[in-house]
Amino acid sequence: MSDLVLVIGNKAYSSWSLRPWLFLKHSRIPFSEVHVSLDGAHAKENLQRHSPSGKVPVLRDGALTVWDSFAICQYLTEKYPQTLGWPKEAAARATAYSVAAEMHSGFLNLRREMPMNCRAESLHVTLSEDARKEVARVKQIWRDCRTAFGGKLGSKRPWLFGEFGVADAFYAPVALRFKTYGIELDPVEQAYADAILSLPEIRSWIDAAKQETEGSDPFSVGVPAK
Ligand SMILES: N[C@@H](CCC(=O)N[C@@H](CS)C(=O)NCC(=O)O)C(=O)O
Repeated sequence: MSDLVLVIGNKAYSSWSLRPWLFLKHSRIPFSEVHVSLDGAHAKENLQRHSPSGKVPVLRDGALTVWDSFAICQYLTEKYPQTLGWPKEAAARATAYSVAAEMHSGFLNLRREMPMNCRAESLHVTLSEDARKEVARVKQIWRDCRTAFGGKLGSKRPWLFGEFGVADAFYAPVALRFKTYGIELDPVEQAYADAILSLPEIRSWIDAAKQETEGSDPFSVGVPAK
């Protein structure tokens, strides 16, 4: 039995939890899950018990605790080099670091105005100018990476850099948000989003999110699109 334990938040809402969870599942690395609800009177206290930062995700590997989605994925790529979490080729790898880091540190408007909600479908929000620029930037990243690296001649793989990697795990919650909020995509962007959305691991995350009973009304943000 693996010593790895991933502490995650509500599957409906916790986009940061989804990233290392997806990377672990897709890489077939055995681990167990501990769920901490992000809602309720004792949420903060429970989070603090599991996490030095008071936030999820957190990975426990025996006595070691690793927190923050980026650090967890980096730790996993080092511990399990067979996962090919980062591309082998230096320029592709540098670009993969850049786009994953850009997601990790940016897109605050997009994240605030289009929160991940795996239980909701067809929501409509009126995005601010800043959020619209961030949506356009995500789409540009997907197109650029697919053109320059992922979709190179001969590659049948749908991912940003060839093999599924950390960068794909970092953009997976955005593909879910684009679907939930009905963001229009061009064919290249849509093909990438569809590849993410049809992963069996993503289907199983969404199914589990729909079974969760705790949390707010799924339509508390945005309104169902007509
Ligand atoms: N930079 C962190 C962000 C983690 C984060 O904000 N997690 C949210 C859940 S998606 C959380 O724990 N929120 C609880 C809180 O802030 O009290 C990461 O990449 O893991």
